[in-house]
Amino acid sequence: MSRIVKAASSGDKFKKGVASKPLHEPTLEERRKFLLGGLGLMGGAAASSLAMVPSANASNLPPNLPSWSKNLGTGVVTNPYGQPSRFEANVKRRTVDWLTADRIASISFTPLADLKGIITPSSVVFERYHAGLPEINPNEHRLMIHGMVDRPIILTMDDLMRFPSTSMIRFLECPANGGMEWRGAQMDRVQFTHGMLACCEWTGVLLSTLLAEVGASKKASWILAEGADGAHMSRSIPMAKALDDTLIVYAQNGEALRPEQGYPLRMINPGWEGNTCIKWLRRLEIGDKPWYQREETSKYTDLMPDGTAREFTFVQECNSVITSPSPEKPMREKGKYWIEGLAWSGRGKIKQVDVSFDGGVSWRETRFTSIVLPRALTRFGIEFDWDGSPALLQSRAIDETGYVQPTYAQLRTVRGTSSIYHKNAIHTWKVNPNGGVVNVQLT
Ligand SMILES: Nc1nc2c(c(=O)[nH]1)N[C@H]1C(S)=C(S)[C@@H](COP(=O)(O)O)O[C@H]1N2
Ligand SMILES: [Mo]
Repeated sequence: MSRIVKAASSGDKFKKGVASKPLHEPTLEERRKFLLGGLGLMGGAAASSLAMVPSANASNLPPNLPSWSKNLGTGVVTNPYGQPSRFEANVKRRTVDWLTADRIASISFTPLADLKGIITPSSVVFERYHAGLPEINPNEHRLMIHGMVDRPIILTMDDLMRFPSTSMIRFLECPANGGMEWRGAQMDRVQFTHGMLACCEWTGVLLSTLLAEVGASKKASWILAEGADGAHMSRSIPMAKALDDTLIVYAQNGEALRPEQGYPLRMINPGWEGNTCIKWLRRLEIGDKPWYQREETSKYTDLMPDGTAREFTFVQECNSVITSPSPEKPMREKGKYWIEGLAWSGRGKIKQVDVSFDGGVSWRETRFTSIVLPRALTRFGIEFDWDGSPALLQSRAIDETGYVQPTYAQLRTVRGTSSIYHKNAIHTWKVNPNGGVVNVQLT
């Protein structure tokens, strides 16, 4: 099967750059050397330990009746607000200590390997705070809309509930997702390589509805969104996005937003940098030019090989990752396995995901095991009959615009290695003969 399914479609500069470059095809010899001796590795994480099968109490196993079948359980509202089973305590947000000096300006990661379907449970959605998690009394929270408008307004949460409501399932991804690996593999879990990522059902009022309410000027072309946290985090959003699908969100997965996600109010710009999705939203200013805030100049720009920096790189391009196997979900003995993972694109729906077991020499098309929605996570899966030999697992997603997820070589040709954000290269898991899975990079 050919390695490149389709050239990247026209669009932004990055895609054109990729399309016009000759593609680096690793030769079979290169691959063979890698498999034999480790050539081609750009650095690897320490081998992960194989997950242990907990030793079972034989008296609870067939043909015996387990102990929990012999007496009554606890009553209703044992947990007035339900919690996962205590046997699932391992499924939790985690931090990487060296990434930030303290937890006030920090990030925690979504435990992708343990999740199923496409909805991220609110309790484990990754968190990103520039100035910590504020506690906001919704009765004292206001949304101010002003600037180039006919009728400036200050809205209470109750006021917002009176506007027509919209729900959409969309991913949320920090553009720094994977940004620690521009120069080589160094994270030892899929939680850390790709876990600045979540997908929720978001409910709220379309920003276009609020803009109509205040009578935004026809000359207005940008909107500043500002948070109520100590960082006063703010970003300039183009009017075209605001009129398209920007949602002013008060609910997440069927209940009020979680404090971590911006309670009581946040912005969601579907498919765009998580950074633009201002939490604890308190102010929208309508104007005719961007504000060039800190988070769109000093941060959240991309240093290119020629020394210039790209700015306002809003879209989260097509990406994918295999979540099982992964360092957290190693293989055991040889035999049949269900390989699964997630794909997403800020430009629309996922069209196809292929998986390679030999580091990109050959590809097999997977099937989708979830509903396929635009700008949402899409789950794919495929059967793999593992013969116990080392394997190099990769996934490659293609979105409905025809954009093909790039290799590291393609991405670095265009972007160099001085970036932090927007790293969406094809990821590789190396499966060792003992079934352990480690993070490696193939160029
Ligand atoms: N007010 C405010 N909004 C914010 C942030 C913040 O620190 N303050 N962090 C941003 C960043 S960088 C990201 S990636 C997303 C993360 O959203 P989450 O914490 O709900 O996952 O929120 C964005 N919105
Ligand atoms: Mo972010």
